[in-house]
Amino acid sequence: MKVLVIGGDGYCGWATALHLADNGMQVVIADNFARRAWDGQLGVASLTPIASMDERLACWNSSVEHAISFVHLDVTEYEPVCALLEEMRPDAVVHFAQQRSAPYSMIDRDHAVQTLVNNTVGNLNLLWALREAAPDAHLVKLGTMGEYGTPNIDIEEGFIEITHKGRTDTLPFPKQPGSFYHLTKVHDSDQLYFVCRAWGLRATDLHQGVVYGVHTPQTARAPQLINRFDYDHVFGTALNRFCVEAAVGHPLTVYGTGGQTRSFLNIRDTVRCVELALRNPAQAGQYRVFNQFTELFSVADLARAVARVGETMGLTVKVEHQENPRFEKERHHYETRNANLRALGLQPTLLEDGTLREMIELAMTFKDRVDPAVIRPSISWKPRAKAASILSA
Ligand code: NAD
Ligand code: USQ
Repeated sequence: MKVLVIGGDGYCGWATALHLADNGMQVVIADNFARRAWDGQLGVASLTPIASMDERLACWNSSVEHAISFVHLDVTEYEPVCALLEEMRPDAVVHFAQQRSAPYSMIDRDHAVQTLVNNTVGNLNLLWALREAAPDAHLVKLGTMGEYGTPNIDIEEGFIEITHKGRTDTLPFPKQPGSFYHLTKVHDSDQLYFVCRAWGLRATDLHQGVVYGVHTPQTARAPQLINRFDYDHVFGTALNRFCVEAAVGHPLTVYGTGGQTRSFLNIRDTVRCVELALRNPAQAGQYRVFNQFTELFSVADLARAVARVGETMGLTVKVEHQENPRFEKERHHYETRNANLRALGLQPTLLEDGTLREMIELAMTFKDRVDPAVIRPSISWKPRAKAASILSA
């Protein structure tokens, strides 16, 4: 299978590209290194020292049967996307190439617009290019569980059957995204659903939960292959941040009560889920949604687990509840299905103490690279006056 992995220099994309190549697929990575540039502009960096793409691929291609090639590509530029699809004629395209931080999209108007343009125009270009150059290719697109928000009913996989005034239909599940970033994902999903119906394209929209962990069997093979691991307040996600905070003696930054429940999965399962979607493609004209997560946790539960494991490692770990900079419910119903990937054979990697220990140990190994100044949040979802009081507290 010939697979184009767009956004293959990033956290999920790099690990996925190696996994797919290791499992016999012919992989081409495309990326414009936007993420490395955004890190530079914000003064943040991966905890792990990530090699350049040249170094990454020189290392990978020197030792394996299934070499990966690379194309510098910005998905917001239409002609190059079209040209690449025409030249490559992939069987499938995996689209990771987006600005994926909710806080980044809430910094100010410019960052909200940048996120919207990058994500929405990039997705739209890819759909038009598929129509023109590779209409049979299966698109696997990374969406997010955060598209649904936290409704007071169980969350289904993409669609819900509704009976209204005596008539019944199966309709897209209602969306209540919690940031301008999450809003872009909702628009992408609408675009995908529309083009599958109108043009007969085939697409799988992976509504992924929060990813944690760093190593996959492939990225752990050599230092040049190591994956990125974000801990800063803009790109770092909850559990990864808590492990780094525990390792450096920073209080665990639980926003509000920590009663917010989210869906989570290990990066090792991200790569396997994408493979499962690719090996079981959507039919022509089919738009399907897979909720891609393995477990649900509240933020407070995660902080408690990290504190408990950290203490068994001799660390003193304090959990600090700080005023929540986000607009989100801290007490809510959260029940959601993930039957589709399980039906295709996903065996979940559950969060165990050993995983937390491995993540905290990794953070201790790279402790000297941690900049404590980028841990505390400085971006607020709140109206201007309220935001100022939260951030100065
Ligand atoms: P990341 O920032 O590590 O990687 C994204 C990659 O896309 C980067 O290498 C970046 O340079 C590239 N990119 C961005 N805009 C581009 C453009 N216009 N043209 C070409 N390349 C571009 O992010 P990630 O954590 O790997 O996330 C990948 C995808 O998975 C995103 O779509 C994200 O929304 C989704 N996702 C991530 C998580 C998570 O917890 N990390 C959870 C759910 C969904
Ligand atoms: N949180 C804390 N403390 C922290 C960081 C986060 O309490 O130090 C809380 C947040 O308030 C939120 C929850 O943890 O309630 C999750 O936040 P997060 O930063 O880990 O994740 P989020 O902003 O939702 O975004 C991440 C990825 C995004 C992906 C999303 C999946 O950055 O790309 O789409 O997870 S989901 O959450 O399912 O939408």
